[in-house]
Amino acid sequence: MTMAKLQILRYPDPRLHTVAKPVPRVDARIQQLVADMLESMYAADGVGLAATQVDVHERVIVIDTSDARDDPRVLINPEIVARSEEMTFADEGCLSVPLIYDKVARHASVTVRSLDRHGATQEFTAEGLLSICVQHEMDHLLGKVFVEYLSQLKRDRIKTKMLKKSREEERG
Ligand code: GNR
Ligand code: NI
Repeated sequence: MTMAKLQILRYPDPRLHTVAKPVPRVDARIQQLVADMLESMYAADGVGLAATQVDVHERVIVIDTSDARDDPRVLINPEIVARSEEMTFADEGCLSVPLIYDKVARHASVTVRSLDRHGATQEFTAEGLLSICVQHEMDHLLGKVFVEYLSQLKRDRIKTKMLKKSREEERG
């Protein structure tokens, strides 16, 4: 299978607010999408990527929070089946909002059920960065970017900064 690096949408692109549909079946088309998303996530040095970010509006997520970058997880049609009452408040970043980091409240642990890249059901309980990442990616599938948890003032500043950065990149 040939892998291709996909372009990642940048906030405030309105396509980032699209709600993804469930994957009807895990076939060769989805396996190709997964391979391309993994390639794109590793190339961008991200710990996760949601299909929404590459303008594909289906419920597919890839994650690798390992230090060695050798432990890819694929979550298709993910559902959170349990979440801790305890919350955690940590800095987040996003490949769709480059160079912006800010604190977001998340459940300290979540249990997520999904299909894997072969279409088999998998379930695991995540803590730490993996838990944060699962929640961050599942938000993307609902059309939500982490900056929407910040104040209106911060969000407006981030929007201005991102538009300026895009214009500068266009000029080169
Ligand atoms: O690479 C990423 N790092 C990160 C750090 C803290 C909390 C969440 C993340 S996810 C992000 C990749 C990304 O944008 N996924 O959607
Ligand atoms: Ni993100």
